[in-house]
Amino acid sequence: MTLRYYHAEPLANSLKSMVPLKEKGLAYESVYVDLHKFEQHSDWFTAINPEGQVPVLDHDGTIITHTTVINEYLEDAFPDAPLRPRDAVGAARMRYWNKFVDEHVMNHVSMHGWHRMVGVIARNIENGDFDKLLESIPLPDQRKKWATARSGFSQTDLDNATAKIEYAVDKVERQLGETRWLAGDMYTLADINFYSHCGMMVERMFPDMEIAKRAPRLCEWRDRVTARPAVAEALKSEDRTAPGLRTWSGHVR
Ligand SMILES: N[C@@H](CCC(=O)N[C@@H](CS)C(=O)NCC(=O)O)C(=O)O
Repeated sequence: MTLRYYHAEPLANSLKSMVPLKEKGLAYESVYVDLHKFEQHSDWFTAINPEGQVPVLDHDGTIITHTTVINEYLEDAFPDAPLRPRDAVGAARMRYWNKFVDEHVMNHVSMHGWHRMVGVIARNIENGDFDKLLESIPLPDQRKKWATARSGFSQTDLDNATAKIEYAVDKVERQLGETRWLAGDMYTLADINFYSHCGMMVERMFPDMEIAKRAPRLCEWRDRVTARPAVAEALKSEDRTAPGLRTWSGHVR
């Protein structure tokens, strides 16, 4: 049995599926895809994932993409050290939170990240090279996102994203007043999802939100997730993050 995991730095989507691999103690071959060199759009990589995005799991030659799908796949294929409740209600609660993070959190945090970091990279690319870069991006939405990052996201869009993140922070804070973990009394893929996309970096990315005051339970939960050996290992391993990116993400060293 071989597992190969194609990923970038351990944050956001790349972290989200790396943590379950480590929580389950699965041996895998790590293949770093350098987003700063646009390797995700290169021929060798789009031959593996035609959508040109990381991460990707290769299990004995079967390619699985999209983090929520990868994580449920790992759960089904390797049920030991479960990260999904075995009862139907618990699994539904976990999926409710995964859906919320995937649809209402991830893209909003990502927009702020792209605005601060990718925008700078995109503006440093010469016009002709940038057009070539756009042509090499397989997903139309990603192509638009790169173009917008270069010209700059509008303040209205950024404010809207901030409001969505504040909503999510308050929602998580309320939930943690009722249950120890997002989906109940068990640490699940939902915790890993919110942590990877928002929880681990929200305080550093948005100092104006005064997260420590506004969401103390979220901070305590974040520290509990960070302290898990699998998470700590994922955060410090395979880290080729440029110092600038580390600052942007609030990346834990
Ligand atoms: N829905 C996908 C999203 C994957 C995604 O957005 N990956 C980002 C990295 S966090 C990426 O590959 N970005 C580079 C690009 O799109 O050019 C998933 O859950 O895996």
